Amino acid sequence: MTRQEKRNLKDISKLKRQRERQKFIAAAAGAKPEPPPRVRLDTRTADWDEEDPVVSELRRAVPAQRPAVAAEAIATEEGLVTAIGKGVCRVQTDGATLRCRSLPGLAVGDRVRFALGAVQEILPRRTTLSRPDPHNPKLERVMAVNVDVVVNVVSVSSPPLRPGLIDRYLVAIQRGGAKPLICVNKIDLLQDERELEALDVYRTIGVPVVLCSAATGAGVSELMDALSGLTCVFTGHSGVGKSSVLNAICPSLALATHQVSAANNKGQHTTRSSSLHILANGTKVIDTPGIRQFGLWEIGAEELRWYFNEFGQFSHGCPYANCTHTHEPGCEVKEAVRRGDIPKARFDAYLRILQSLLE
Ligand SMILES: Nc1nc2c(ncn2[C@@H]2O[C@H](COP(=O)(O)OP(=O)(O)O)[C@@H](O)[C@H]2O)c(=O)[nH]1
Ligand SMILES: [Mg+2]
Ligand SMILES: [Zn+2]
Repeated sequence: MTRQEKRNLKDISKLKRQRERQKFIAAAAGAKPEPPPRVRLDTRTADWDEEDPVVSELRRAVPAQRPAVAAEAIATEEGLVTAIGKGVCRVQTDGATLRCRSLPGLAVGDRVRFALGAVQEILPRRTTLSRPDPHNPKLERVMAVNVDVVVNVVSVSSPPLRPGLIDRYLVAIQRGGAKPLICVNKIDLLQDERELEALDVYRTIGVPVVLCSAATGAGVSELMDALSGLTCVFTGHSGVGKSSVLNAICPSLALATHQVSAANNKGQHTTRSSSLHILANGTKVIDTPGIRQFGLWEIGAEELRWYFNEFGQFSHGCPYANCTHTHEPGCEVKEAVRRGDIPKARFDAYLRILQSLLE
């Protein structure tokens, strides 16, 4: 073999090696598995807690994967979502209670279409009750949907009455389309009737106020009558007795309740997830975790005034269509407050919330 031939051979084997390497790289690139599709199972918009026994039970019982079946081949059924956990939910149909994989954004009270152990579609909602997540104000927390009445449970003492919280609830309820009802619990602890005077203003503007005691049973039948046949969500500060009132209405619910902390007079969060229960008379009740603060979801300062219904008839007389009822001369709302046609407490509540939205 000549030197030239040797050199050629060397070049060929070099070329071969290069080709081999390229092939290997191409094959390696081709064989690289596709990154798995991102599965979003974000139900953080609903109120649930991983440690809640209902939620952990739901998780255990759900199939790991959706079966691969063509969408048009799936026969769906309709049901009502009664509890939610991470990626899973409990669905009630006419005859059965099932556990299903959920969809992002699902809330207790949702009507859904489901098939093969998975929710396929959330049906349009009539009403919603939302608030911003206390730890991430950009995230919506949907407390309940499709309710007729939001029962804002308050207690006269232990924990004390907080009218500011009621005012914020009323705004959120108005925005979400349900009707409000104020349930004043623990009236057995009432020392003086005058403690209830702060609630008169709500009766004046047409919000039903029902006094009751889960401990003695006083007023419980009146509350049941007011809610008969409706879908209602019980909300309010922790420890006011939401779960206790629901147990008084229907003892078989046996919802967990908790002591109010002696140290700070605040309730503890015993109820960790929202859950819907259907009572014998057809009334549907939703118990919710207690809250310590109540933010307003997606309500701007400029639209706040529309959620104070009692301003409505007077605001038509304001000289400016976009009157904020604060500094404008000739404002008919402020005039109505001066005359006593709009309760001063309500106007003050408006100014307080407006200020908080502008901060
Ligand atoms: N004195 C009195 N205590 C009550 C009444 N209702 C509830 N409680 C107590 O208040 C505490 C908190 O009740 P709970 O139902 O867990 O409140 P929730 O956090 O709003 O669900 C418990 O210790 C209950 O026993 C009532 O009508 N009167
Ligand atoms: Mg509770
Ligand atoms: Zn005005």
